Amino acid sequence: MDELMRVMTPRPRNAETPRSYLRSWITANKIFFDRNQGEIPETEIDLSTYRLTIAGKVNMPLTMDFDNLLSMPKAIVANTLECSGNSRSLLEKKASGNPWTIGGVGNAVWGGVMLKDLLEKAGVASGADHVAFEGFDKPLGKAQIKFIRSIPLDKAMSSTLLAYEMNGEPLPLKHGFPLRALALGWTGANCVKWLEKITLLEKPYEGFYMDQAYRIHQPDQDPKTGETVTDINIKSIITQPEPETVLPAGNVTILGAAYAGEADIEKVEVSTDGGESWQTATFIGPHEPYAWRHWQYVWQIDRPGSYRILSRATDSSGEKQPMQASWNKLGYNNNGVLEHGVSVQIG
Ligand SMILES: Nc1nc2c(c(=O)[nH]1)N[C@H]1C(S)=C(S)[C@@H](COP(=O)(O)O)O[C@H]1N2
Ligand SMILES: [Mo]
Repeated sequence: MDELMRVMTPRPRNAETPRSYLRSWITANKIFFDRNQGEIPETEIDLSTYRLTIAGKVNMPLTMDFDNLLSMPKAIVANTLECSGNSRSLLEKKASGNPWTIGGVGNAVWGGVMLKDLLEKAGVASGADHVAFEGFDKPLGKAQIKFIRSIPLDKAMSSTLLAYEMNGEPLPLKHGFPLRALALGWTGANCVKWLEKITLLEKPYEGFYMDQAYRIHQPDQDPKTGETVTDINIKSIITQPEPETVLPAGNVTILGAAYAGEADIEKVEVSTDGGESWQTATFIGPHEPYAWRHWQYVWQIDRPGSYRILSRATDSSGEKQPMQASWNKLGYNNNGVLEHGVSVQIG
């Protein structure tokens, strides 16, 4: 198979979407980024044997087969998914983890069942406060630690989808076939693939992927005391032009995307002089909750030279993308304006 993506590690497979493919509002399934802690199952599970269980602090534990899921009300939701570590390699100070540039993000239209509908079927018991998700992917490495993550009950009840479709197709094997969680607007780590078990708990699940990984912390800090990654932070990226290219003078079309998790992008500004002056970009394409907004700015430039292009997003509550990211040991949530600048040469 032709490799269209930028592969960082083949096993487990971690690969990012090239900048040019981020120019369409929908990211096609075949080039949607891959992030795996364990092994992608070798073959699709037989749907006639697939079961999803809901247990723990519920009034009536449930076991659903795939047809049961299909018979429930279907929800269709656009959602931009981003890995917490996306853009890590653009940080000035090195942080450990996969060296993502900007392609650990994608936007898809997902079809499935709202988790709320399932939890109401099972009945949330008193004391339940967190919801843990477990997939059937096999862990890699000698510690054999399963990728289990929990989210607060509020998020599970308000805006979490269990998706079995991606862009109108059955969920592809590498994206979690047959079912994955999507905590809408939250980073990928909250969106467990190959989902087979949901457990309601009194408190957050305790385990490596909750307590050690996905915590925002400093080198001298116990990871457990750091905040866990949740909502995607406000951010914009430039998808055109390609960095370090030489462009003819005249009209240069600058393209990009902006997203803010649960918040709504209201404005994007562009600077072509490294942040001295700013102009407002024009939005293009769909505007949907939880999904990125695409934008463009036509830059009229006649003077040859070196230029640094920046973009800056603002959400509907007035919150602005920071000029610089706040650094942490694992390089999570890099949304800095300066870190995402693109340098080009005119003429
Ligand atoms: N079961 C399982 N779910 C998982 C993971 C995993 O390793 N195993 N990785 C998570 C992380 S860190 C991210 S960013 C997203 C990536 O989803 P994608 O590969 O469909 O883009 O899946 C999440 N869900
Ligand atoms: Mo991730």
